Amino acid sequence: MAGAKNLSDRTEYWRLLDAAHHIHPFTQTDALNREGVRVIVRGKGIYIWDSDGHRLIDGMAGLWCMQLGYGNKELARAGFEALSTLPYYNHFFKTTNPWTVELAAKLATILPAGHSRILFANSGSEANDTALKLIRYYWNRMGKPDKKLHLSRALSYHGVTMAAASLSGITPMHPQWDLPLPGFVKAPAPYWYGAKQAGYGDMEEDEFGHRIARETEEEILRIGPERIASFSAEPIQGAGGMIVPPATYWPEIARIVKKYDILLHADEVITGFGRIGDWFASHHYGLKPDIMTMAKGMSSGYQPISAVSLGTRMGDVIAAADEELVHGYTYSGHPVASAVALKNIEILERDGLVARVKDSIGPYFQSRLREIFAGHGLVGEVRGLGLIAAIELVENRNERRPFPKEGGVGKICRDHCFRNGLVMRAIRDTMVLAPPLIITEDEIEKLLAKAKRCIDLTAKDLKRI
Ligand code: PXG
Repeated sequence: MAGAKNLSDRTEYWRLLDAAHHIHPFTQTDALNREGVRVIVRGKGIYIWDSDGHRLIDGMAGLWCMQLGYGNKELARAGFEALSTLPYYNHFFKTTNPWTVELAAKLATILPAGHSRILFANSGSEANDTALKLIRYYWNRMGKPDKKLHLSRALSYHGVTMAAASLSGITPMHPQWDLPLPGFVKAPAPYWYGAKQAGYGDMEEDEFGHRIARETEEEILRIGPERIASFSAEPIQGAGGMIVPPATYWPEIARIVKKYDILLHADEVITGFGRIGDWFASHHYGLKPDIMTMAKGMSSGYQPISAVSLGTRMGDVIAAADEELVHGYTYSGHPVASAVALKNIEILERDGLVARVKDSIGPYFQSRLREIFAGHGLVGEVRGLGLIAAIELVENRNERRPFPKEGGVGKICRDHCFRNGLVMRAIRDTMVLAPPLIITEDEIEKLLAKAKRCIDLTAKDLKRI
């Protein structure tokens, strides 16, 4: 490439190509190009390697998706077999393929009761987009075309298509694109740790759960329940700050949406496939969603694939419609992606990985995190469930006071992590971990030792030690 000083230096070469030709997601292109991108070249288990030979523990399982970790040969073989047999065919022409139907049937065995009908897509955003369309369609079929508004929550992340970004409550996702679209309304997030700063005073966690549910109901009444089609929510909020709701929150919300005949859409893109120690967080919270979306851990990230499952209420109406469903992607139910997802679910089942997260490795991870960071001057709270956790960094623990310049401290910590061989994501000043489900106790110790070291280094930078 013109401009490359030394083409035998592969890292430099890839950096130059990347800077010249590749626009990255959620990245300031110019700043990245000045800094130079890191080239990830391989992975094995919980580890990834960059092109300079540095090994990192992937504490984020890619982007919360590598349930089985890197280098799983069974998944690779399943993909290869489908790729060699039927690399592509669609479902539009009254056709299907063995992998996709077996995957749909398999999903029906692990999904909440009644979720026996599945549509496929290729990403979480597409699944959510599809879900919103199906919700509209359902109410149109039911003769209630005024039920059109989609209610979701502050700090929620549902993806980046026009509709999924509109549904998302992370407000910086909107202005560049003139979003949200009309028809999207928001309720508050059950973010208890931030309650004091948000002016709720010193409320107990359970009381706060009730309070947010009540505010949600008040918002529904203000808007008019007859206009609200759906309530979309991640059972545990991920990209918005890893928010685990108070125990009182979900039972109240479930009661409220039922009372006002609002469809419940559970976005389980992060929380599905064993991440929190159940197949889905809906099982954990006893939710009965009318519609569910899933992606990420569905194929352990080995192939792009997502799905929308319909409970009986919506499924029966949509399946019995006397007209064509005018929706579908070229790659809906792609045979290779389906084969990999099917094998992934079979392995999660065969190896008891979901139960392992619930009964042993999840509790071990959560208790070790709390032990290690108890009393740490920079750590306001450790929260999480199964194999997701957040470590909230704050300026003042007693007052739960965050740092004034949002995001700065999280970035310092994240950069220490990279330098010390750990991928730990920063959401504002909250550090997030979501390691692969195959992680061992010994590997957890290695990961947490690095996390502790990097948070100590951050504290040192802030002259707090
Ligand atoms: N719903 C949820 C709950 C998600 O977390 C999506 C939908 C969209 O999925 P796709 O496949 O379209 O990206 C997500 C994605 C982060 C991060 O930095 C999180 C996601 C995506 C990218 C970055 O935490 N979650």
